This record gives sequence, C-alpha cells and structure tokens, in this order.
Amino acid sequence: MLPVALILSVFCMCWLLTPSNKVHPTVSSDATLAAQLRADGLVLAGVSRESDPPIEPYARYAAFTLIRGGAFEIDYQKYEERCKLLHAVLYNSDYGTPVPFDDIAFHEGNVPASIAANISARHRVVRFVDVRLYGGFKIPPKMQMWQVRKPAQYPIGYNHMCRFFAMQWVQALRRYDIAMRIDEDVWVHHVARNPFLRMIENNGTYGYALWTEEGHRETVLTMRLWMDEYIKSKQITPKQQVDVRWMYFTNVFITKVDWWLQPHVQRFLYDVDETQYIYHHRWGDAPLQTSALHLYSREEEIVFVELDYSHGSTRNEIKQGKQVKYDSTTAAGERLYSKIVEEVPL
Ligand SMILES: Nc1nc2c(ncn2[C@@H]2O[C@H](COP(=O)(O)OP(=O)(O)OP(=O)(O)O)[C@@H](O)[C@H]2O)c(=O)[nH]1
Ligand SMILES: [Mg+2]
Repeated sequence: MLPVALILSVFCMCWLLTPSNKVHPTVSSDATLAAQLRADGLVLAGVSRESDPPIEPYARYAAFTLIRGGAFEIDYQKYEERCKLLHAVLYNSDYGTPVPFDDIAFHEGNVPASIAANISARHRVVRFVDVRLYGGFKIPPKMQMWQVRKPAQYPIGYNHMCRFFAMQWVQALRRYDIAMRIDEDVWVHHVARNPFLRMIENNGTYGYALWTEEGHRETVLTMRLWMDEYIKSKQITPKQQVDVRWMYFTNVFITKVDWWLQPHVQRFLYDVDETQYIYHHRWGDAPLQTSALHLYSREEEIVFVELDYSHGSTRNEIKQGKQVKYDSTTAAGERLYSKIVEEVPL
C-alpha cells in the first residue's frame, strides 16, 4: 500500500510542478524569459532595435505605461478606460492629422496570455511587454536585498517602478522616435493638439503637462546634496538650473527617445543607479528625470503640452498646466470634465 501512495504523491507533485498546468499562463514563460534575459539594469546596450516589430506599420511613436496586472479581467478595468480615453484623443483629427502609434503595456510578468490577447483585440494598438526582459523589477546588480531600506511607507514594487521610469524604459523603447508615458491611473480628457504633433512641430526634446513641487522631504534633502556634489565632481555646467524642489510631473510626459540614449545622459542615469538611493531614500523618477533634463537640455527644448487629465494615485486633476481639486464623490473614470470647479494655486 505504501509504495502505491508514494508513487501517487510523486506523480501529483510532478503534475503540479509542470509549467503547462499553471492556472494562468503568463505572456512569457520563465524558460523564454531566461533565454531572452539580456542583462541587469543599465547593461542593456545590446537590445536590438529590431527585436520587437511595431504593431502599426512604420510606427515611430509609442504611448506606454506600466500596469499592475493581475489574474482577472476586472484587474484591467482602469487600464482599459485609460486606453479608451487616450486612443480617442490620439485618433481625433480635431487635434491634427493622427500619426500611427503603438501603445505598450509594460508588466512584471503577471498578465495571463488570454487576458493580454483579449485586451489587444479590443484596443488594437496595445501590446504587452514584460519589463523583466529589460532588468525591470529586480534590485540593481550590485545591491543586496538586505540593503533595501524597509519597512517603509512604500513597497519595493514602488521602488522598482521608479527605477523603471527613471532609466529602464529608454532601452525598452529605443526603436521609437518619440515615446509618451500615460500611466494606468491617468485618464485623459482633452488635449490642445495631438501631443506627438506638438513635439514634432516644436522640435521638442521633452514635453510636460505639469510643473510641480517635489513633496517628498527626504528626496529634496538627499538628492540636492548628491546633485551638488555630482555637478562639482564631474565639472558639469548645467544647461538649466538644477533645483530638486521642482519637477515635471512624470505620470505624463512625452520625449525624444534618442536624447536619453546619449552617452552623457546614460552615464548620469548609471551613476544614479549606482547610489541605490531609489531603494534607500525612495528617490522618484520625476526629480531624477527633471535633473537629467536640466543638466543636459536647453530651456527651448522643453515644451509645455496642454493635456488635461485625472490622476488616480495622487487624486488630482491637471487642467491647462495647473492642479485642480479632485472630485472624490464619483469614480474618476466616470466623472465629467465639467465637474472640475475649483482651481488651486500651485
Ligand atoms: N507592475 C507594477 N506596476 C506598478 C507598481 N507600482 C506602480 N505601478 C504602476 O506604475 C505607474 C505609476 O505608479 P503610481 O503608483 O501611480 O505612482 P506615481 O503616480 O508615479 O507616484 P505617486 O505620485 O507617489 O502616486 C502606474 O501605472 C502603476 O499602475 C508595482 O508595484 N507593480
Ligand atoms: Mg500615479
């Protein structure tokens, strides 16, 4: 009797551990991921521009976001609302002749393939890409897990997200000319002009919708010291004033991808990564991105993009470059734009 039970339990174990029996197959299996993994963090120069053909023929422009993912369709409701609103704006010829674009949903490997297929069928230009292919959602190569400062108000996923948006997205989107970040919790209501056209027409390096204050005290204190020292030690003459108290609100931005691939910009991002302060001081991608831009781009290259939207995670509305009060009585995605009543001075 005993050997039969043993054989049965071994059989069950093997069955359970077989990847094909996973309840929710993910977009890329661990085996393909391992085969495709190129490198950690910034050691990514080998990523081929041709590795992922565009969905739209000849698309040189991309919208992108990082999504939280999840096992069920309901986990994607917010994200699909974001797609619907964004695509309506980008295909609206009132804002200029629409340009072909891809819309990339970066994720950390937790999107079931069937859900990815359904969403791509509903929103034709959407493609799902695993950020782990670009070193995402792993602590930097030289860092040990025990060096991550926790417990903290922010989970480690938040730090990984900041690192992705501070530096890794550049490698993942390097074959596009212009990339526009529009987060999962961003619902676009109105633009003055198609943002891709606005950038092309103004030959902009970077477009922003809101200039705002950095509210994280520890970042202001520590990043200011580090930046001062960095500028001095590298003998950099910043093209614009570097003041970490102010930043572009990066849940929405649009930029020339090549600008970020310049060696001196990559060097700066690499040096930031080496400090590990994204994980230790919770440095965010917004002040880092703003610092890089102010070190190495001229004021004329920075373009204001009038793009009005609701932002879920900080519960605010952006309207004509200003923050306005968030109407918390109704769900953000369903609210009418006309409900925004009270302007708050910055
Ligand atoms: N996969 C994944 N995505 C995340 C995680 N944390 C945030 N994101 C996504 O990254 C984007 C930015 O995250 P938010 O939490 O909105 O952060 P934020 O608006 O930059 O920062 P706050 O101003 O602090 O709210 C959103 O699209 C989130 O869905 C995470 O742990 N895992
Ligand atoms: Mg947000």
